[in-house]
Amino acid sequence: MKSKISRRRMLGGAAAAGAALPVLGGLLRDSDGDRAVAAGSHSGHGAGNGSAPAGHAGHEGFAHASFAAGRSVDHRANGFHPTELLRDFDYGKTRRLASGRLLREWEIVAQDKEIEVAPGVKYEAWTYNGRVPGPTLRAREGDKLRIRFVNGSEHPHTMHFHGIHTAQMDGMPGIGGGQIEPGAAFTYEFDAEPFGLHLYHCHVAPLAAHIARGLYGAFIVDPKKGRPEADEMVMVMNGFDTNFDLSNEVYAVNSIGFHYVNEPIRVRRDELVRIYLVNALEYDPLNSFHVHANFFQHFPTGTSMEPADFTDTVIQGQGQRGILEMKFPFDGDYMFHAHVSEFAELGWSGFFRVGEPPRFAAAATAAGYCELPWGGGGRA
Ligand SMILES: [Cu+2]
Repeated sequence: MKSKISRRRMLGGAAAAGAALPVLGGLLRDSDGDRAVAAGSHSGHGAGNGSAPAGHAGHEGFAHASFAAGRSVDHRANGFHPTELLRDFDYGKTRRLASGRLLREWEIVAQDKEIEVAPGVKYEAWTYNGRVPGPTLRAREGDKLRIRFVNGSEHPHTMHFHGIHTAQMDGMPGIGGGQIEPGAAFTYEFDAEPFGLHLYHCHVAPLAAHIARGLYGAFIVDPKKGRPEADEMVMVMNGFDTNFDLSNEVYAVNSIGFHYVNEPIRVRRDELVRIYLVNALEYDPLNSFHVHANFFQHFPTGTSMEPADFTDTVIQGQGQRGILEMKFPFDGDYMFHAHVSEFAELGWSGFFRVGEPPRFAAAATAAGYCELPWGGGGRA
């Protein structure tokens, strides 16, 4: 989806109403006089447009209306589904070495692939194993890890892991295996340490561009003793610069804008929920996670078994991550979103659904924001 008007310029009010707008332009608030209005005006709030309810007119032609009409992205064409990806941990193929240590092996293939990040918004992604984020690689402290990386992309890439390892295995151009050319392969080998929540990503220049295209994933090293039993899930906060102007037009957790609004994450009341939260966002220095009506224990980088904080909002810089643990004491739909409001309105919003609350609570609640694309909701 290309546009000459950047999101930043729109937010700065440089774009005039009625100008050619990015498809998500309809999401922008007009309550602030400094901000551009996507099309028409919310003050109009007159006749309905057939798909959105009355009171939400003026958004025809925008992705907004698509959401309202109940459209979602084509998960099958994407080859991954954010609801499944959430609890999908890849432990690799394992075998016990003569030394008694466990060896975990993976094969990761870089592939260029178009993905749909919001209804009708396509993005020419570069992926690990055809998905964004790449597979969540998971090991236990002290395991021996072997990752065979095959570059099936048309561009050179690497796999740079966070963790402790030799320079040769660091996935840096010019060192060890260096950058892996299209059609070439390289095997990274190192030990799983330290325990905690890490990530891996491509480290070929221009770095921001290679990462922003989708070449990143979570890398979990469990402590030897493990962690308490919990409903575990991975949230990789990311964004997409769909017009390649070095700022993002779509924000999300696990790639698909508003996915967890359309399909709230189901959790059980009073059960421990553990979120592995990774910030893979480029072009914006800070991202954040906020949960409504609840608090969580926060373990920065997951490298200590003692929480550092009991809070409801955590801020992460680029590449930062943390483990969040919480229980939901009451049934209901509870929003979670970036507390960078601009990101929340461009896709980085979702809901936890605890128990069996009234059927369309998430969409109905969200519809309270007339600017948001699920205004027509009612399908969650
Ligand atoms: Cu790359």
